Amino acid sequence: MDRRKFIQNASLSTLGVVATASVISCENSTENNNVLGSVIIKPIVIATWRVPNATAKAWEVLQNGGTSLDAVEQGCMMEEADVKNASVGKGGLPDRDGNVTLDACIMDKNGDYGAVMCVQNITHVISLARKVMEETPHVMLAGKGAEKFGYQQGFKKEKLLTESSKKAWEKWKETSQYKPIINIENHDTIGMLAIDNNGDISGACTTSGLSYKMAGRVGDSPIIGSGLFIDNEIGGATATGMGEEVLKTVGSFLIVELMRQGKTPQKACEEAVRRVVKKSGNRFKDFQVGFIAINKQGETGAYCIHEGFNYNVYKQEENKNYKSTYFNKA
Ligand code: SD4
Repeated sequence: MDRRKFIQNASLSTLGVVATASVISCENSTENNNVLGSVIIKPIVIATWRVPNATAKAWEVLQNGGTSLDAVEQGCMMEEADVKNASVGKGGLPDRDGNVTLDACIMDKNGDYGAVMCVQNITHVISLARKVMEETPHVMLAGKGAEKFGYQQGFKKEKLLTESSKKAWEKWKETSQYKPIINIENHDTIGMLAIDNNGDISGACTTSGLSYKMAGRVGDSPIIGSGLFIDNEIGGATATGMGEEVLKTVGSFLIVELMRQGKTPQKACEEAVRRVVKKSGNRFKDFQVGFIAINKQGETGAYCIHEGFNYNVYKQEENKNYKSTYFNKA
């Protein structure tokens, strides 16, 4: 088994994380999801893809007594600020006109929700989504209106297109072929779910969407029930991959409802992926969709269509990356 293990105390301490926990990569392992008897696992953080710095940040917030809402916001901000992450925040790949447009949403323990979509020039759209939730009578703001609201709230105007994203876009323009590649162009949207010390669940999702999308395209990530859904009585779920397909099944809501009916997070994610696959006919071979979920007891689950999706879980002092199980064994 090619199981790599590495301690990243150095990078954790540069993040100001007071933790002796090791960041462990479990390339070929899947998670042992046993809830310890009837003990509820909390706090806990789970996030799509390999985002150890983001889950470490969220964990730090929770360890300091922060709420799950603060944890998921601050965790997601790590990826938004990371210019090496080409599908979130600054450094995100642009649409086909060369503009980076961001989508994000956040949902809290009360079922309150805020979202922004197609926003330019603001890095921390997850925080902007939270402002929509907390400071406006609305739940969604789009485009110029969202941007204007951001400046009114003190957000900085920033250039989001980095030199390397610009170069990638210029290369893409040579053929201008729009064909999202499984696990590559769809990679790194961060969806994060957390349970805090009070046992309350919140979630967040932030992305630059699919690279070279049409101008104005919005995916699943900022849409309640599709990219994210939280019900503090039951659990939460979030999605990554081809947003158009997640939207058609309202995947995150579906998972939470399946958990309400008694399914584990793992079984609920599997059912939602099967639903996406079934609806797509044969097209599922060409796109990736992955879900992660958590229930009130702190049990987690993950499932995707094609091999290659992974996710981070921070619980019981350990920050680990796991390989998701997948549908397409062909
Ligand atoms: C979207 N679901 O905009 C997002 C893309 C994504 O990793 O998840 N990328 O459709």
